[in-house]
Amino acid sequence: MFVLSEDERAITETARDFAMEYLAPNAIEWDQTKHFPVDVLRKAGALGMGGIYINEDVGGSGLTRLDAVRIFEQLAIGCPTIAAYVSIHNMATWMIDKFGSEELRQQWVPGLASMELLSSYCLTEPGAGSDAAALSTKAVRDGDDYVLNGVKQFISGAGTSDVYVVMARTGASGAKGISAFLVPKDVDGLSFGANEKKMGWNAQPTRQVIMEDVRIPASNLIGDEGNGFRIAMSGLNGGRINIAACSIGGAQAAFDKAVSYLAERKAFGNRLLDSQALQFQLADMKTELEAARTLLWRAAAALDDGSADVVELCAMAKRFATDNGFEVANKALQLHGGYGYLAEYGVEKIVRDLRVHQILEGTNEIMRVVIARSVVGN
Ligand code: FAD
Ligand code: 2MC
Repeated sequence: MFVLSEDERAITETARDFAMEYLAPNAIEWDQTKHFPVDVLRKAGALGMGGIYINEDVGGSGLTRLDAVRIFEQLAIGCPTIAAYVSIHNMATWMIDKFGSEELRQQWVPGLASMELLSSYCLTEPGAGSDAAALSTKAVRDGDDYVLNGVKQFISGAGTSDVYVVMARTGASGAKGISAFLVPKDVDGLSFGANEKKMGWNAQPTRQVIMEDVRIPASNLIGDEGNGFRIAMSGLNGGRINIAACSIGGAQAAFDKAVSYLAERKAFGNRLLDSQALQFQLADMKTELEAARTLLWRAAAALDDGSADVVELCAMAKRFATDNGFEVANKALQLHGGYGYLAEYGVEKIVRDLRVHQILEGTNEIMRVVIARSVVGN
C-alpha cells in the first residue's frame, strides 16, 4: 500500500500536473473574486476526476478509494477549495451510481462523471446540522410523484449544480424515516439563497436550497424509502477521507512555501532555514503530515476492503488530518512572518480554506462522537 505501482504513480502525477497547470496559478485570484471555475472543473471531468470511484459502465474511472485520496491531495496542493468541491461532486455522484436504479444511473451518471453536469449533497438544514437525523424537509408521495418542501442550509455548489441529492423525510421521526432523492435543477419550486459570505472556500458557492412544492417523479428516489440516512452516511465515509486528503494537500503546499521562504530569508547574518529552532518546527510539521497521510491511506484501504471498522477509521482520519492540516498551515503562516499575512503569498488563503474542514462533513466533535461509540459500544 505504501509503495505505489506504476499505474498508481501515473494517476497521482496526472492530478498533480492538472493542479499545477490549472489550479495553483489561479487560486488566489479565484479566492479574491469569488469565482467558481466551471470550465476548469469540466477539464478535470475530461481527465476522469468527476467519477473517480464510479463504475466504468456509466462513464466512471473505476478507481479505488486509495487512488481517490491521492488525487484529492494533489488537487488540494493547487487549491483546497476546488479539490473539495470535486470531492463533494464525487460523493453525490457515487450515491446515485451505488444506490440509484439502473434508469437513474444511465440517465444521470455519465454526464456527472464527465462533469458536464455538476452535483450537490443536501443533508444539513437550518435546524439540523450535527443531528442530521432530525432533519425536517418533507417528501410526500402523490401518485407517481413525490412532492418536496423544506430548506437545506450551507449547500456547496448550490445554484450552479445541475443535480441535488436531497435527504428528506418520508416517514416517522429519526434516521429510519429518511429517504434520498435526485432533484434536478430545472424543476418548478426549486430556488436558492444568496451566496454566503465566508472566511474561506470563496472559489465555490455556498447557498441555501429552497424547495416549495417541488414535484419529482417517484423514480427519482435513490434506493428504498427509509434508507436515505444510511445512504447519506455511506457517502460521507468517503467524503470524510476525501476532505482529510484536501487538508493534507493544502497543508503540504503551505509547508513547501515555508521551506522555500526560510531558504531565501536572511536574518541575524544567516538564512532562517539554518536556525535549528525553525528546523525543529519543520521536522514536527513534516512528521504530523506524514502521520495524517498514513492514517488516511489506512482508512481509504479499509473503505476499499469493506472492513468492519471503516466508519471509525474514516472519522479518525478526518479528525486527525483536518486538525493537523490546519495547524501545519497556520505554523507555515507564522514562519513567513508578516508576509504570511499578505494575500499574495497564498498561505493565509490556505489557512482560511482549511479551517472549515474541521467543521463540515461532520464536525470534529462529531468525529469524536463516532469514534467514542466504537470504544464504548453503542
Ligand atoms: P451544530 O450542529 O449546531 O453544532 C454547533 C457546535 O456544537 C459544533 O461545534 C458541534 O461540533 C457541537 N456539537 C453538536 N453536537 C454535539 C455533540 N453531540 N457532542 C459534542 N459537540 C457537539 N452540509 C451539507 O449537507 N452539504 C454541503 O454541501 C455543505 N457544505 C458546507 C459548506 C460550508 C462552507 C459550511 C460552513 C458548511 C457546509 N455544510 C454542508 C454544513 C456542515 O456539514 C455543518 O455546518 C456541520 O455538519 C455542523 O452543523 P451545524 O453548523 O448545524 O452546527
Ligand atoms: N456509515 C454507514 N452507516 C452509518 C454511518 C456511517 N458513517 N453512521 C450511521 N450509520 C447508520 C447506522 O448504522 C444506523 O443504521 P441502522 O438503522 O441500520 O442501525 C443509521 O445510520 C442511524 O445511525 P445512528 O443511530 O448512529 O444515528 P444518530 O442519529 O445517532 O447520528 C451521527 C449519528 C451523529 C453520527 C450522524 O448524525 C452524523 O454523522 N452527523 C454529522 C452530520 C454530517 O456529517 N453532516 C455533513 C453534511 S455534508 C457537508 O458538510 C459537506 C460539505 C458536503
